[in-house]
Amino acid sequence: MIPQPTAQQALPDETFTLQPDATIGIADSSAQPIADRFAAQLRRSTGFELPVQEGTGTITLSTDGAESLGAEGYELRADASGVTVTAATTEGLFRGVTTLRQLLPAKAEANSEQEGPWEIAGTTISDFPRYGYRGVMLDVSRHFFTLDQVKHFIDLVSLYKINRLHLHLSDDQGWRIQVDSWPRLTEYGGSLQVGGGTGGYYTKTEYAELVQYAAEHYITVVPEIDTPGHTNAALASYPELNKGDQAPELYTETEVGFSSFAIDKDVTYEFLDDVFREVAEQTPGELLHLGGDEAHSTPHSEYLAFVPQAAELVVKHGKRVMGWHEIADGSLPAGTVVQYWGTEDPKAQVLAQKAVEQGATLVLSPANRAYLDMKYHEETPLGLQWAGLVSVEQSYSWNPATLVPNVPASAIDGVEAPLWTETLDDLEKVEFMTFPRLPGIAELGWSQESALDWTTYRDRLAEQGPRWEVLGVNFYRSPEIDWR
Ligand code: TNX
Repeated sequence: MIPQPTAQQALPDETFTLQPDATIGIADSSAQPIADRFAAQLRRSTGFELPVQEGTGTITLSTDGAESLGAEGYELRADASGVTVTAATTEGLFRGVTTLRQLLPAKAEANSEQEGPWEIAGTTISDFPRYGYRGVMLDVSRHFFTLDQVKHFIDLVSLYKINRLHLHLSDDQGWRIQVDSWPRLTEYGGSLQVGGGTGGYYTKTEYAELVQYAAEHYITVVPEIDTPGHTNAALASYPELNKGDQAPELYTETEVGFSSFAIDKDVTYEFLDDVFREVAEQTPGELLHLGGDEAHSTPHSEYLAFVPQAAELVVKHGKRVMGWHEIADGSLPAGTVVQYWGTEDPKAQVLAQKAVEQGATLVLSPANRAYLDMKYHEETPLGLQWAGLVSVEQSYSWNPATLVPNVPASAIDGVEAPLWTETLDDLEKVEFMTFPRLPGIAELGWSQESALDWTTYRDRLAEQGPRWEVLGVNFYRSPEIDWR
């Protein structure tokens, strides 16, 4: 199982077997959507009827208990008489059901009827996460991914208890979210992507559907509007946002660090006020990410003047600021979350420390560990290697609590695995870079420190292979793992 639960005990003489007459019981109606989705999948693979009913069932899902395990915690028991999953919230119940899915045979994930038996070895589990933020980022700017593609990505990552989806919605190569007050952002700024092909964007209706779909998987979307660099798509759409009022061409290559908003123009802040307002209106989560990375074309003094003004606009629209670690060089509003993407570079570490000294918290995305776009090895046909090669072992073998020296454990909100898509133009390529590394980052975010061990993780990861085969996931069969 991945992530490894906090506490699990085998019940050696007990086996649960799902029979054709099984039922799914819900203790109250709040569990209905979770039960319905779970039952729908099991009906496809088992061919059983699996009615969802109030009260107890062969499998009972309850939101009445396990209070001591927190909002995402749950208890699970499987024995010869049935299965119960109990949590204090629907969120905890959902996490418990992802565990139950992993306890069932891999073919339970199939979309056509399979042969049983549908057995689970007797077990009791008591589980809760180490960190509250366990994210994955998808860059939909360099290459655009449709609503259906993002939904499929959500399906896959939610199986590993990921609870944040950071969407990198704007960059030099494309603007991907509708903004009514600045329509050329998408009409023009969203028209292309890396390589010069047709881009795309989410309409407000589509974006709302995406946020809703994520929420049904207990994933909160963290939207990112990158500023003041990584802004060529916006600059190309509106000349007035440029120093000198001259709009550049659209950009479809992969250099970074060449674009910047005009820091000393009022229109820049009027623009950001509108954009952050409209994006915040579509964001049920607390965080709005303003980027702040690699602003190599913004003079540093101007950068330091810009960040607090942009941050204030995020706060004005009711959101907490999230930003890449460069933003910590200036002063940050209360409640800021700083995303650390450094490696062992002392300059980046100093910025992380500066963030914490100001009261900010950290989400850890060390590029040489957590970046899903880094090549696995020299011959990996996709991805980049500026942060080194990131094997499955390399991506798993680090401790979030001690990654950045001189930062207290209490300042760490969690981890995130970013997937930049300069070299990835379809979902198969996205899957190839994401799996099998993402489950390891998810485990670092969820499982207790004492459970983290590469040799046992390797064996558990091998068991995910058959599951991905059933799900049709194009995962990288790394030779580091003895796949089943
Ligand atoms: C750096 S790391 C970037 C992105 C690139 C990525 C490629 C960071 C915050 N910015 O603009 O896509 O490297 O790995």
